[in-house]
Amino acid sequence: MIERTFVMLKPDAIQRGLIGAIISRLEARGFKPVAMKLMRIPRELAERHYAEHKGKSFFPGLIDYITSGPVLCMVWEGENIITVLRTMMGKTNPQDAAPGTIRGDFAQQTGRNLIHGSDSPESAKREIALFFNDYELQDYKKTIDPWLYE
Ligand code: IDP
Ligand code: MG
Repeated sequence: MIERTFVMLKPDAIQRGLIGAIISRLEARGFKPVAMKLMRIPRELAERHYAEHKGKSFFPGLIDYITSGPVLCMVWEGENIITVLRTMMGKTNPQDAAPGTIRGDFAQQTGRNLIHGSDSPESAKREIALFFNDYELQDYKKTIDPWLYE
């Protein structure tokens, strides 16, 4: 099934100059960009985005980290992308992330793990709505689509 997912390159990805390296993996896989914006997340929005983690020991550090500099917020589309992107990201702790995954190739610690991706269809819907307006989401065809999908 063709799905959409919310993807965020965290401040460490921007600071380390890894935007291109990470996005090129999604493009090469055949996924389609639907929305992108570079922004500094207001604290209140960060807390809503990560609401499920409120009360956990790492929550204050997580909010400090995610609001510490610009992030690249995106929506990407593709076949079963929610699950496939999580696989491409690798485990939350980069030390457990397999080589070949984004975290497994580029990161070392959980608190600096470069990328966020929605973990379920419900999360994707909620997170896309949190960061984007409808007019910012692009519906379009690519001529290559028949070479990606039979
Ligand atoms: P996920 O990003 O793989 O979905 P979650 O468990 O949802 O992982 O945690 C959200 C984010 O919170 C992680 O990506 C990471 O940035 C941060 N985080 C989670 N656990 C820890 C921790 O133990 N120490 C520091 N940061 C953490
Ligand atoms: Mg999560």
